[in-house]
Amino acid sequence: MLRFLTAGESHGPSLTVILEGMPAGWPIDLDAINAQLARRQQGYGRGGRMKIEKDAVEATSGIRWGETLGSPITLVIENRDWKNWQKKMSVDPADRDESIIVTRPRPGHADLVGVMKYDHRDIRNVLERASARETTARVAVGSVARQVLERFGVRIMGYVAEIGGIAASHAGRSPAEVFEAAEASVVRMADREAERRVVELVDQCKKEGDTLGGVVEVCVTGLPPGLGSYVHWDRKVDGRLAGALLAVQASKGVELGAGFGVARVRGSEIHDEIVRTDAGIGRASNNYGGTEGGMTTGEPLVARVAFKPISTLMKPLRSVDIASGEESKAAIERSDVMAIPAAAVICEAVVAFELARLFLEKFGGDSLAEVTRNHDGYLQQIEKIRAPAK
Ligand code: EPS
Repeated sequence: MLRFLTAGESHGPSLTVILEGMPAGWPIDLDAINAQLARRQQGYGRGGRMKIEKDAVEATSGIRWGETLGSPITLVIENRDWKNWQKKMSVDPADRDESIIVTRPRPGHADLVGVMKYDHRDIRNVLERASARETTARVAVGSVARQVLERFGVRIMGYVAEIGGIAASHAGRSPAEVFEAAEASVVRMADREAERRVVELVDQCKKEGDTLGGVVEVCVTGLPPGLGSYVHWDRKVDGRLAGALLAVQASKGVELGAGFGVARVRGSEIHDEIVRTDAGIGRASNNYGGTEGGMTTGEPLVARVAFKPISTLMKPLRSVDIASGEESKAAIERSDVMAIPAAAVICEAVVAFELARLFLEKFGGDSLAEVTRNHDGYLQQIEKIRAPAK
């Protein structure tokens, strides 16, 4: 089974991820991982931190001469900002400094419940790990997962559907066209007019000390039918994707395909009819976003994720100081106005990992050759149902 752990504080020396369960002999392209990390750093509306960082991985285990060994893979990403935080984030008790503790929790962040739960007095002990900086590690591991899937023709495309209530129009365009157009946009939106309005809105929010949320969409093409399973709740692809996507910092909702829209129409209007195409059995529509019965159908998988606005407001909301008990404004940390363009890249990575995990559960073996045999044999097996003679 593919699994990973991440470790690291936002302003600590580095982020580390250990990935276990990769079959041996898999070519791994570190430049491709770094390219994904660079995509995550982009986007209009980010704060000063992204000017400091230039994220890149160092692989310290599990890869030799460009291929996996089958042993755990360790990836380390340095926090360049660490040099400015060495005393404040030091492990040495001699560096303790009570004058810098953070005591005014930000509504929307993990601050208040975090100090209660872990019995901290300094909110920094919570916010450092709750920070979305951790998603750097998830993008790195997701990029390895992407390299599992890409080998078998799977393509994962993330883009922004809306920001601050301004939605992009994708009318009449394929997911690949939308993706390409979004890649060229500072807000990762495939609609120039929406982009212009969002940039204006971000500028306005920045002036007003406010923040924004949004919706990202991830579309995956080239998946085989039958990843995940209907036989048990914890093997359903929908549940696995939704759980993983809701575990991204600030996400508050996940929809697959038509999502909540399915509840407002009749069966005759929404079920994806099964039709005969030149290639065999196909679908007349894809309202269920590429899953049925907890399994991939082989149609494009479409997931949408809603993110709340960034919690740190430069014009802070009301809060209570946990040291004095007095009402006061929430603390201000350097932060972003919005990070929705980055969220699209993060959701791609999270989807890639969950799908690679399901892929290896289905076709898994100890080596690339074994996985390839299992995969190819399965495709042959389903052909007799998928492409029946007339
Ligand atoms: C974050 C606060 C900001 C963001 C950070 C997430 O960091 P800082 O406090 O250092 O300015 O820039 O995001 C990243 C560092 C990143 O790599 O995405 C937060 O509080 O969640």
